[in-house]
Amino acid sequence: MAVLFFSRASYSRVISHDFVVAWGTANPDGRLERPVIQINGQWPPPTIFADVGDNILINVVNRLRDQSTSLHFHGLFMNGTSHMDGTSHVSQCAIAPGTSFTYDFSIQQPGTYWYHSHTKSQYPDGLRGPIVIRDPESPYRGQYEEEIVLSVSDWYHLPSSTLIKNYDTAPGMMRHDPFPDSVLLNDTQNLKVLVRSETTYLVRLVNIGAIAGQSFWIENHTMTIVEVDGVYTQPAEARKINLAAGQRYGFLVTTKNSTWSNFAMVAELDMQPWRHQESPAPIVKGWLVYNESTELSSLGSDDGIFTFDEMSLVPLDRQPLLEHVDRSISIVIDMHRQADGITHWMFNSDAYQLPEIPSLYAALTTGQNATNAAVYGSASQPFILDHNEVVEIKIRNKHMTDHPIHLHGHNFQVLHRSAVKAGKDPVSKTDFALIPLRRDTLLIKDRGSAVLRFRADNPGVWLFHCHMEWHAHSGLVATIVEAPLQLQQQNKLAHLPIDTAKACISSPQADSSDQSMISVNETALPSDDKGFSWAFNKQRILPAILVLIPFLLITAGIAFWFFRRRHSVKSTEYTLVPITDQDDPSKEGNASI
Ligand SMILES: [Cu+2]
Repeated sequence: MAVLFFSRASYSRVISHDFVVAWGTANPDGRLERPVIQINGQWPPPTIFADVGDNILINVVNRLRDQSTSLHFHGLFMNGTSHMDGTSHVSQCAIAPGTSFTYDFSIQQPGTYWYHSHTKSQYPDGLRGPIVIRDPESPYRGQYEEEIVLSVSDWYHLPSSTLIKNYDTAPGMMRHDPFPDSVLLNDTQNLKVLVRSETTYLVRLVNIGAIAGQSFWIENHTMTIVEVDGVYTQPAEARKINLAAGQRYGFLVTTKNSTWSNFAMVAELDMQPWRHQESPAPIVKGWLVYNESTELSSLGSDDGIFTFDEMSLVPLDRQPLLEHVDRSISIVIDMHRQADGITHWMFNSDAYQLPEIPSLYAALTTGQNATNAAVYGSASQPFILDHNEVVEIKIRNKHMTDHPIHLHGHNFQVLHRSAVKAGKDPVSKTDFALIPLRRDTLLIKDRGSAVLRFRADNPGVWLFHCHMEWHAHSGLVATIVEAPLQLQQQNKLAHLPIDTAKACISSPQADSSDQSMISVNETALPSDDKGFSWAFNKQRILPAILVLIPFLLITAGIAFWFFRRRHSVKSTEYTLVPITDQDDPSKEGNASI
């Protein structure tokens, strides 16, 4: 349950949640009861609501018993709090079973976001949900009367651990993405949303799926897009929107002036990764219900409805193209068989591997060497950025699968995105949008490319990765180490909370790659922390020490400062001229200053 209270210092709200994460079961498509990861005994997990300027405190208690966990807040920049980004092995040690970790950060961005586990490939088991950041100063305030939050998601009947095992051991040179069993709308099917006639709604739509894109439309209704991935846009009318995994849209819908019918909302799975499969695209439908006593209409056809071209969106703030590129990075999305005998997705020539020491802690504890990519290990695919430089990423997809690419800690300008099969076609400046689309997740098309730019104004360690979870697992991930020296300075002013070190000295079993699922019967048992081993693990001691040393040094520094201050005050007392009656303001007749 959320607890709200007001900070005395700033009068901003603090939104506090306790999230107890544990196994349970659910049957969202009506076809199979399966283990899912619940929050506070509930599935679907709750939507997080906050206002711009609020502080969020989420205490995550891991009662999964067989798996570590973490929470990432997709799209939130985490300015000054890179250590709250929730990426295991990157910005923190994973939260081991039986332990807890408090996420504590402030929000300055309005819009539609989502949270999900960023530990191994855990979130498709259900640990994900929307985040809505309301904006008292929204430019669209007054243009809508109510708000509707909708999530779309693919859904598998097999647990992630089994899907991953099958994915890694499949024969042949090519990887085949597991085909989802169904599509969910608000984690259910046949959703009914009661609406009033002649009313404008702000709909916040987020794709919280594991891998699949979704096309979304509402029968006989037009959507007016006003937000993309947390960026206000100029109003743009659409009949059908495509959302890749991780993407969000905010749009206005005005209901009709009669209640003679109800209308279908439809999400259809994008078959691009399974284009050779003969089975039809799974869909899910829900309803805008104008009149509960009227029958739900049969599903209308989408014939002739064009999918909206996101590249035509113009940010409302009209931020111009970032000029004068300081650093240009070229990335190729590729796939190769590596020494482990497994075919991996990868950026350039190496598949990403999780570092033993979280990359953020490496950046914080290596002094001037933090600007040397070797510090992070080549397998973590590090790219080091200088503070405030303009960074251009040219990304090219060598293969036939579309990939939704997501950058943590930023959104980016999309200067250009090629059509499918554009290959190495040169892109010139004349192709660039002057007021580019800005978002944090972009679909790179089949054998296509894109040019992205952003300013490195957010010191931290951020992942850049494909948001198809099986591809990220396989290695389609890079590490952006942004302004590490400035990051070290930030950390001197506000050191890491002790939770970060505690997480690194927890149970070693937690990160076992063999995440065998517990049975349905076991999930029904009450969680109990007593059975866990609390043994130290060599791999976790080092990061803990690395985090603890600066913490202890700062604590010692503060203690020394207090000692010096006290000592200095004492000696000053002896050198003061004794207060005379004339100087003493407490004496009657003396003016106080
Ligand atoms: Cu991918």
